[in-house]
Amino acid sequence: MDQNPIITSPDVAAALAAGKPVVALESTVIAHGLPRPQNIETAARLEQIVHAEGATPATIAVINGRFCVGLDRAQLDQIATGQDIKKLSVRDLAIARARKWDGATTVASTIWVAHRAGIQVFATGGIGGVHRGSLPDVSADLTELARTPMIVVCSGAKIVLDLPATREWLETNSVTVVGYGCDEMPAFYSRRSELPVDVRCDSPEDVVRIFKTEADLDLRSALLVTIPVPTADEVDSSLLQEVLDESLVEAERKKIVGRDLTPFLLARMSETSKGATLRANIALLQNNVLVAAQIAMALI
Ligand code: PSU
Ligand code: MN
Repeated sequence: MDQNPIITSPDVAAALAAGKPVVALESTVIAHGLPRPQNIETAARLEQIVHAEGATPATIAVINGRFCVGLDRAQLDQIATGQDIKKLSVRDLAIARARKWDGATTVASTIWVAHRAGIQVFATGGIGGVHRGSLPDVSADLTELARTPMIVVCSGAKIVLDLPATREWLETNSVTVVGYGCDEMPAFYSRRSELPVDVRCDSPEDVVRIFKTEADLDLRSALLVTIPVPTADEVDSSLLQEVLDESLVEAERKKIVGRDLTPFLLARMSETSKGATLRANIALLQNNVLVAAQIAMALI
């Protein structure tokens, strides 16, 4: 290929060159995880939160085949409202580049690009993982976490997944799981999963100490920092169980599989819960991004 596939925006490039804190953000949650107009509002709000903490946000997406690190408002709008914005994981990056596609990056492809751009902290809502059901559908988010040295801040894996199986996968593949102010792994819309974390941290400095030690030891996997959804926005557990079961049955009936499954389940639950899961999703995203910015500040 003729040029560097990664295009870093001027402000992100300046921050990185000066050794200032940068937080990477994904774009699939904007394009396919949240409905309009909450998606663009949330995308802009997340960037503001990072700025307010004194760090620089770097939302990542593919535009005309180029891996863009840091988007301007027009690019952000295009990802949120454009036609034919694809959901691109790592397996799609070469195709997207060769075919000059526009697309949103998942956790997997965002951290792939962010690491190569020199960014060390990333935040999202919930990571992908091992899906429920008989087909072994395992998100490439997990594979990429196992081989990318980065602090990944999230509220655990999405509730639609098989959480015990996802937890086991992380353990087998040596991804260290931190509970940020909690002793069990959060479950996305819900604060409880009864699944263990490897260590509890109660401050950004505490997270940074472990991350730097992992780097010293040349351990190459991500440090997964899991934060429960704020209590006021947690979805009531019986409502959650009800809308989750319904969405899984509906996906099975409509034979929805592959990359379409996660967006379908999230949208369906948002409708059937009358927006309760959507409010939780936005609240946890904002909180995770805030903590990620604080961690990025403590890292320098
Ligand atoms: N978290 C959210 N909403 C989302 C996602 C995560 O709150 O839409 C996206 C992420 O981009 C994640 C992807 O990487 O869903 C996982 O999809 P899959 O299970 O197809 O790998
Ligand atoms: Mn999948």
